[in-house]
Amino acid sequence: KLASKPVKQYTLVLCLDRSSASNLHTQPQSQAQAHRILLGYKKAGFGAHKFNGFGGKVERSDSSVRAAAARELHEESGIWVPESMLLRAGTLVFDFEDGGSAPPFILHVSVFTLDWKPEVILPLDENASAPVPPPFETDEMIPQWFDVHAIPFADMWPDDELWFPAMLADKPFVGQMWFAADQKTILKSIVAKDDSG
Ligand code: 6OG
Repeated sequence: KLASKPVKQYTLVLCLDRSSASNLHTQPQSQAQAHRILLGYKKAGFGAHKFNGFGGKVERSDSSVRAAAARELHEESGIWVPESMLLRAGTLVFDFEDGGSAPPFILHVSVFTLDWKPEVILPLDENASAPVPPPFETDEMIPQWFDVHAIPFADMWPDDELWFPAMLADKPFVGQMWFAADQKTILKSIVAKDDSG
């Protein structure tokens, strides 16, 4: 039986650091593989005590999904960049089995990457007065850089292991995951390339 549930739009932004001494002289940075990724440890709410990218629900007041992604990135990490710097990486759809505290709606998550360059962070007054430059701890997240070979998958949503390889290889992807009500078990998943864009 096909479920009919509302679909809610979400965003997720992963910051990738492609600059490194070894990459620098061999290839343009835009094509270099990321060697570090910025994740945030979520302090409370949905997905609490997990590492994840920065993101959240698209609000009616957001002018676009990309604008929502830029807003959430700023709210959760202090990073404020022109929204045009957010690159569309993929789309994920999460459907939870009924029961428990699992969301009674389908999450449609637009995933973006941001090529991390400290110089592009816009100087907001708010940031200028901050004790440290972004990324910094916010009410929701504690940002932390990880080597791409040491991503803490055991402390992340279990789907991440399925699509991070495509994202880190700059391959557009679409994925759908069906979670059990325990919000831990993936009952079924599909990850595919998306060359349509
Ligand atoms: P707020 O509750 O913070 O938005 N999100 C997921 N991310 C991953 N990697 N896997 C999942 O598997 C996820 N479900 C939701 C979307 C929630 C944030 O968490 C992401 C949003 O960025 C189920 O407003």
